[in-house]
Amino acid sequence: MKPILVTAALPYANGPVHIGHLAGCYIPADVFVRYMRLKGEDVKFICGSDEHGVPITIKAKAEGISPQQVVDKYHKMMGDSFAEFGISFDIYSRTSNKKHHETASGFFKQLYDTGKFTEQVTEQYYDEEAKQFLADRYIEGTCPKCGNEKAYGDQCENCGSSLSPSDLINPRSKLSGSKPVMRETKHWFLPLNDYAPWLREYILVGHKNDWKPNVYGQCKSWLDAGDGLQPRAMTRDLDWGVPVPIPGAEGKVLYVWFDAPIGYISATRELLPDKWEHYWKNPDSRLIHFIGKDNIVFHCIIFPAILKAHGGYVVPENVPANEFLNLEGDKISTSRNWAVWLHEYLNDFPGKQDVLRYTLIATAPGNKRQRFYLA
Ligand code: B3M
Ligand code: ZN
Repeated sequence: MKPILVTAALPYANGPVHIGHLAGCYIPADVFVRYMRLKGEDVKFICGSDEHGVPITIKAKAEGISPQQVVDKYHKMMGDSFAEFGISFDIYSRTSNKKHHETASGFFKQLYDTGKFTEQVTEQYYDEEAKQFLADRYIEGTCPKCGNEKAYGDQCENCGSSLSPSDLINPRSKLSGSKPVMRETKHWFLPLNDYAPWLREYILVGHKNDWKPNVYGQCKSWLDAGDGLQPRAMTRDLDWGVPVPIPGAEGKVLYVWFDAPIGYISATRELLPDKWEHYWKNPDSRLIHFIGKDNIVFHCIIFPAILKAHGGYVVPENVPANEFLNLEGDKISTSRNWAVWLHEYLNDFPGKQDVLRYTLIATAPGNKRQRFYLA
């Protein structure tokens, strides 16, 4: 019997759980895991709170509390909501805990010690008023690919493109609203371009027929893009996150999209201290990531490249990414406070969890085959 690892995207601990989370990721994953358990499969269901990154520090600033207070508040709230709605994780962990810090920094150190990173001093956007470099969601601008005026410095949620701050048109600081200036800083880059041949074989040949069309299509467009894959910085000038475990990196942390997917591994280590390698380092294991469509590049391109660079780990067998659930025609969003929150639903409709589960399953975007990955 092949071990099966099912992960659901680690939600940012910057707000409560909403119906879009359930529809886009957690209910599809839960349906699949329950089906596998009924079939008697050896399946583990892994999730937890994503507690680093700029979404957390922006929320902390907005609420006038520390990032740790933000994640403590929402980690508990989200875990309780998932439990109330029967999302049957085997573990719901968190990336601010010691086990994750150990696992993520150990992963980074192994890549550093084996020469997988390039060390580069580059120009990054800097806010002279806030006296801070502007990583990821600290900078906003117009997406060069689709024209979305609220694209982030590392990705565009509208078209899913992975971006660098210098790609943005009319960039502005989310901290002070000012026009940022360029300033030099050192970071450690993973040369994704070096993994392009392997990624083409792994995805474009290996998963041409079993990955959902929306997922396969996005990966193909990145791998076929004229400028191809680019080296990507795996460290950031931030004070909240996993400290970079090498000399000369004081004041820098791991890029949240380097550390968060490794959260799947650290949570499994927490759940199965003596058996986690039977799932992660067993070539027969089946690794399946349930996500929303804005996380495709991170789960299909960047995380597999990180796993390949490290060596010895299975790579995803499938990444069933779902479309966004809209509310009155607009994408549901925690950061824009546009959602139906689960705790409010339960206040209004106590005991009616299964009604909502059924409704979100029955109305899920995509056709029947696309809707759930039931291999
Ligand atoms: N925290 C979800 C998001 O983009 C992100 C997923 C991490 S899964 C490793 O909101
Ligand atoms: Zn875009």
